[in-house]
Amino acid sequence: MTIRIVPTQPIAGQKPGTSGLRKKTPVFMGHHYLENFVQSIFDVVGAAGKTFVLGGDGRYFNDRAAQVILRMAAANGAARVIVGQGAILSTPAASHLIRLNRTDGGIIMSASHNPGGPEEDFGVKFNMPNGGPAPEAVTEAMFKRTTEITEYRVVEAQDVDLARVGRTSLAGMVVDVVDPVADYAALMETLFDFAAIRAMFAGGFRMRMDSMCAVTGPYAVEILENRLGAAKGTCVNAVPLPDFGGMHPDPNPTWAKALMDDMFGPDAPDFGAASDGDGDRNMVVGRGIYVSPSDSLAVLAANAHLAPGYARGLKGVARSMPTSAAADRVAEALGIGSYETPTGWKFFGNLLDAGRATICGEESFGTGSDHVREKDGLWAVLLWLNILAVRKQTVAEILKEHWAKFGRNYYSRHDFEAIATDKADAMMGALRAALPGLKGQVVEGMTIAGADDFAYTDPVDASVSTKQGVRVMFTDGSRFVLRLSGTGTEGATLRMYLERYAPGPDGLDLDPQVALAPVIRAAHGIARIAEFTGRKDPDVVT
Ligand code: VG1
Ligand code: CO
Repeated sequence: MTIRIVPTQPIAGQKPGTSGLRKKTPVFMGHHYLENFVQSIFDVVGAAGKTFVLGGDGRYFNDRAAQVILRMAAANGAARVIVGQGAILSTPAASHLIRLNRTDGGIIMSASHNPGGPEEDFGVKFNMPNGGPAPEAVTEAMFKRTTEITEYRVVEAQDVDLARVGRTSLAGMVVDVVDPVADYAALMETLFDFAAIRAMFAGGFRMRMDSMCAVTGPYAVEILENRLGAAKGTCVNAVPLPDFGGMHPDPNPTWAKALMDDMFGPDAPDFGAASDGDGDRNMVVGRGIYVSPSDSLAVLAANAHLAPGYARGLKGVARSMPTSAAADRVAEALGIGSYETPTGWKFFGNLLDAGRATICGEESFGTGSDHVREKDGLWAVLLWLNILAVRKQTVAEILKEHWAKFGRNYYSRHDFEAIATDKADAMMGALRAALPGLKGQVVEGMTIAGADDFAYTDPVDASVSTKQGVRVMFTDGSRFVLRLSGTGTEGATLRMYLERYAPGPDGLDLDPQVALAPVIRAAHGIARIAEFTGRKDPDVVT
């Protein structure tokens, strides 16, 4: 078989963001675009003699990209690639396969919660041998490589048959096509009390799991319906489609509205959940009650010991900086460590590897643990089910008891999408410049205790990440955070994170938007969002 060495030139803008490189699909399908980036990955991590995992969320171009990546892996001398059948793997399942098979890392094809299709988004990210997203130093090296690249390697060969499980070879490289679900489902059985959850379903417990026509469908059907005995039809939108059936696979109350309507309707099931494009995010909803991701993290941390995999307790809890402090209160009560990291799962890797944290979470519907090195949507759903099965209470009862014990961190995120990049940058620039003068000012009746641009020093390897979000803290414990998204593919998305603490026992039952109203007004006033961007109202509220 011939290896072709194809001359190429650097393509601008191949800089990975919060989670890999994401672009419009036509951009990714453009001449040399995918090839340049993949070659840059192999140039940085080295491919000769190595074993990688490969899979994606099934979005448009997933199947073609997989064939290209396989041919390039072979041309770069890789010994073996483990591929999910049909080139499908959820992000957490890919993370697990990387670890289980002690491979040298993996390539995941996904733009996660971004819509998919010929005119929507595509993405590629590299995960390390620990199963987690490449840290900043590595993604920076890959980006640098894309700016210098002069050639890439690819073998001339027919497509590999990825439809059938089994071993084949490609130009001397072993290709193992594996069932995408089996190993992941087996891992879940080691962590959770499947018998207890099965008994709960047998007792009439009803659930609706909305996979949003994205990757978790086959996983959810196998685990919830086949293994746990949930009624047929519990899993909806369970067939992964290249365009996600036109859905926006971002599990939040706006994009998973059908699920929300169901859960707040007259015949609502006991429990509802949704997951995102690549299966690492989750939204959980009780009958008539929405669980904010920050609260979900705190409740999971407080109750994880009820599941067999966590019966010996947690080593620590980590959350991203914009995530509410609800989990910190649980960590304090448990007497374990708590950590505050920048946005993006890659920052949890060291804490998990070092055994400092067991459970991690982000306000953006991401929760996970040290069972893999990614956030894991179905894992969170199963932990909730395990807790519900043991406590035999409703989601509403569990939340109420949690708030009564710890107080409530009212929380919301407002997103302003597709702002012109220069306007968003100007706004953030002005805000950063204003930070030193904010302390002591009184806004909306609240005194500013401090304001900064979050910087993080990794406690394990001492690497430093700066400019991770502007935060303004008030003396009453309220705060707001502003940062620009690193996953979008169009203009800038401004994220405004809002938090206010109510110790209780009174005032625990407010609508979060009402409870947060002064903080929202203060954020708009201080950041002058309308003045810079022309936007008054957010596009998405979670
Ligand atoms: C967003 C979220 C962040 C998450 C990231 C990847 O990033 O805010 O918490 O880790 O998406 O999630 P940003 O930079 O747009 O705010 V996923 O499920 O899209 O891989
Ligand atoms: Co995702």
